[in-house]
Amino acid sequence: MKLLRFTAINMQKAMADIYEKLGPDAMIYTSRQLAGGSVEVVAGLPADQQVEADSKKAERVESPLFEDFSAVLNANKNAAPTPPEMNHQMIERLNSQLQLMDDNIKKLSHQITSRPLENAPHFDNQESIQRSVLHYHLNKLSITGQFANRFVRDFMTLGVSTDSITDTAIENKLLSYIETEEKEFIDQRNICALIGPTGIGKTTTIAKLAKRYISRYGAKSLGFITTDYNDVARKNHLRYYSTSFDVDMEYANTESELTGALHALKDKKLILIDTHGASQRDHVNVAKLLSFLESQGEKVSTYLTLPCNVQEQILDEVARAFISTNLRGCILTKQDESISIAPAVSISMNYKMPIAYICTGQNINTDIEKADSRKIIQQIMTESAAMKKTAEINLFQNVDRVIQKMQEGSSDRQGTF
Ligand SMILES: Nc1nc2c(ncn2[C@@H]2O[C@H](COP(=O)(O)OP(=O)(O)OP(=O)(O)O)[C@@H](O)[C@H]2O)c(=O)[nH]1
Ligand SMILES: [Mg+2]
Repeated sequence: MKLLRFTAINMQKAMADIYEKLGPDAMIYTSRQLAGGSVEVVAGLPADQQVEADSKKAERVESPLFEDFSAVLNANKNAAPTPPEMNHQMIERLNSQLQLMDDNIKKLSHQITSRPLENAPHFDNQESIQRSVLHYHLNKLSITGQFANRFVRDFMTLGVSTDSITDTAIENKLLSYIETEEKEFIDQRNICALIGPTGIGKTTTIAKLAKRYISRYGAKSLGFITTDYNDVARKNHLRYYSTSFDVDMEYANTESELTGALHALKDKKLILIDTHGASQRDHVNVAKLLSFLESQGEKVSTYLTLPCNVQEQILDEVARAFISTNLRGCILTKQDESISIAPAVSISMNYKMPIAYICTGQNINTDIEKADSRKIIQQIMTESAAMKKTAEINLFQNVDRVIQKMQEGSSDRQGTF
C-alpha cells in the first residue's frame, strides 16, 4: 500500500485533494494541525488499487514511522507478523501516552471531587426529588411563580418525607397562606379606594359593593368620590350609579380636592373612591395616584384590583407597581373569565395582600362574594381537575385524529394496489 501525505490550508481542502487524487475508496490514516493553521493528512488506498503520486498536492510519506508502517502493511498482505523491534517501539510509545492520559484523568477527577463547585446547589438527591415532587403538585394547581418557590422552601423546612407530599398535605399548607378579610370592609366605618390598571373592573366593583352596602344599610350613609375628571366630561359610570342608587358623589383630582371631598362626605359611614386606571408601567402616573391617596394619612385604605384572567407575571408587575403604605388588601375580578384563580391568589399570597372579595361576572347585583380561604382552595382544586380533564379530552381527540388519518392513509394505499 502507498501512503501519501496531503497538506492543505484546511481539512475541507485536504479532503477535496484526497478525493481528487485517490477517489472515493481513499482511507485516512492520520491527520494533524500544522503550525500556521494548515493541516496534514496521511491517506492511502487499499493495496489492490493504484495511486499516482502528485508532488504538488501529495507526497510519499517520509516519516520513518509511516515508511515502516507502510512497508509493514505492504509486506503484510497475508497477515504476516510485524518486525518485532518496530512493534515493540510502537507499543512502548503507545503505553507511555496512555499512562500520561491516565495520570491526567486521575488529577482532574481528584480536583473535581476534592473542591466544592462554586454556586452549586448543596442538597442531596432525596431533597432534590422532594423539591421536584412539590413543584409537580403545585404546577398541577397552576401555582408556578415566585410563590411556588417560597412554598417549596417553606415546605422543605418541615423535614417531610417524599411519601407525605400529597395533594391533601399541600392543600392544608396552602390554606395557611391564603389570607382573607375576616370582616367585610363595607360593614365598618371606612374610606376605601380601588386602584389598579385600566379596564380591570374597578368601577363595576364599586357599583357591586354599593349595591351590597345599600341592601344592608341604605344609600344615605354611603358616599362616592371619583378621581376621573376626564371621564366626567364624557360619561362617568360612577356618576350614573350615583344617580341611579341615589348616592352622594364628589370629584377630586388633587390632594386639596380630596381633602375637600372627604370633608363634604364626613357624615358618611362608608366612602368608596373610584380611581382612574393607570398602567403599572406608567410609573409617574402610578406614583402620582398613590401619593394623592397617601396624602390623607391612614384615613384612606387602598385595595388593589387584580383581574384573574391575566398572566401571573403581569399581575406580579401590577402588585409591585401599586404597593403603597395604605394598601390593605386586594379584590379579585373576572374570575368567570379565567381558567384558574391560582395565579391571582398566588400574587395575593406572595405580597401578603388579604383578599377581600371575588367578582364573578358583570352583573352588579349578584356577581360579587366575600372571599373565603376554604372556598378558594376548593376552587383551585376543582379548576385543576377540570384542566386535567380538558387535557385528557384533547389528548384522546388527538389520538383519534391520528388513528383516523392512519386509517385513511391505509385505505388510500389499498386503493392504489
Ligand atoms: N366578566 C366579567 N367582567 C367584568 C367583571 N368586572 C368588570 N367587568 C367588565 O370589565 C369592563 C371594564 O370594567 P370597569 O369597571 O369599567 O373597569 P375599570 O377598572 O373601572 O376601568 P377604567 O375606569 O377604564 O380604569 C366592563 O365591561 C365590565 O363589565 C367581572 O368580574 N367579570
Ligand atoms: Mg373605571
